[in-house]
Amino acid sequence: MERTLIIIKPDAVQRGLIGEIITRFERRGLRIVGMKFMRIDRALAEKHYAEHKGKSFYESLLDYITSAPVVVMVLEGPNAVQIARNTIGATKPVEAAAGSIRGDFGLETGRNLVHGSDSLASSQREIALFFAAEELISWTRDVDRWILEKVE
Ligand code: DAT
Ligand code: MG
Repeated sequence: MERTLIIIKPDAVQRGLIGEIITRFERRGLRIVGMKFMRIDRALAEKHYAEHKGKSFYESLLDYITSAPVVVMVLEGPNAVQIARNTIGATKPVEAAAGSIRGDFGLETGRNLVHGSDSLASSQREIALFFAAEELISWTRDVDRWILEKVE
């Protein structure tokens, strides 16, 4: 089992797409183990996007992610990191497949609706930035045996 960090970004929240986006991850079969509605402050945004410091889009990225509330979630499942990335779609909406979140709702890279961790190492770092251990709930769903071959 892997866990991945998802952020429903300010544009998606402002556009009333929280439910739509959560539904897509739920339908995929990923299990929600943590979720909160919050405003990301500058310091947290800098930590989250540290790998992009110095790039041309870094300042506008920080402005965007701190511009309005977000929903932050931890999702769990086999290959959760890559599966969530596929459900989200390519970074640039122009390259995102139709049927993905960015491919269905996005036009511009700077308004691409959702964040998903890009590796297991990133997911562990990002989850620790946003959630305390006790905010993550380990549980099983009654339906899990119809989604997973082996329920843990
Ligand atoms: P992703 O969000 O798909 O993991 P990333 O980690 O490379 O993409 O970049 C983080 C965010 O920064 C991305 O969602 C949008 C923005 N961004 C990335 N590359 C960009 C670019 N070339 N121009 C403008 N914004 C960019
Ligand atoms: Mg990334």
